[in-house]
Amino acid sequence: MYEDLIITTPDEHIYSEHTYDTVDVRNESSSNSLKIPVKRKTKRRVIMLLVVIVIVALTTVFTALLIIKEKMSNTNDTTYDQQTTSPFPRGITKTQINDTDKSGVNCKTGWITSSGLRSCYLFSNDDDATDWNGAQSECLKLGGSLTDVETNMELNFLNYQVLIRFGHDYWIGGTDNGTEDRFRWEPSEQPFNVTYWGPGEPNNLGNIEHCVDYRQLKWNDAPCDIKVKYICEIKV
Ligand SMILES: [Ca+2]
Ligand SMILES: [Ca+2]
Repeated sequence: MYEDLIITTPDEHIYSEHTYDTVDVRNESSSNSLKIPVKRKTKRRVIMLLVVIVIVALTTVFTALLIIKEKMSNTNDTTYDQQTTSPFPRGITKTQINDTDKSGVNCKTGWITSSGLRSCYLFSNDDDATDWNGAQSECLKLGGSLTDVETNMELNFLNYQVLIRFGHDYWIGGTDNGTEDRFRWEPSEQPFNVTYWGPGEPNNLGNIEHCVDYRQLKWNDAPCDIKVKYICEIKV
């Protein structure tokens, strides 16, 4: 218990870099007291320094985690222009959207449709992401083409199907390749009757956006060479 105590007498001097407290020790047989210096302040400073270091380290780590989380939440797997969307299309509620499997149309396995529609639709898988031309080729090989959107009923059906796959982009058959801002459906070359552009779209960002993707419930003109999933349509 005396390791931390250094006892001095009035005639002795101890040189140290530390500052010492003093403790009075009284001898019962004497009224004189002895001053005992203790390394108390040094210990206290070391402990306080360690506490400060730990607090700073924890604060730094916490701040870094917050920044990483923020960046991840703002990151999309595509790099072209971003748009804000609501869970449901403007003016459309879930109860107004047609469900599938209520049609007299018989679709091949994996293809879907809805009451009132005369087409079957295929939503590609994650592994099938490709550029717009590649997507059109795949749909043509399957006996259809990238979907066109000709009526509000078809739009509502596709909106619902994209909604339940929220977070994914899909190529559809619209393009203005060759004539800027004159969008048409390929391969029919029919102009758009129904549109569902997102806010500020189509904006032809960087003068390289000529193909239409269904982007989280809204349409966006995007660079034709980006790789996303796609929606094929077979008219029956
Ligand atoms: Ca169609
Ligand atoms: Ca765009």
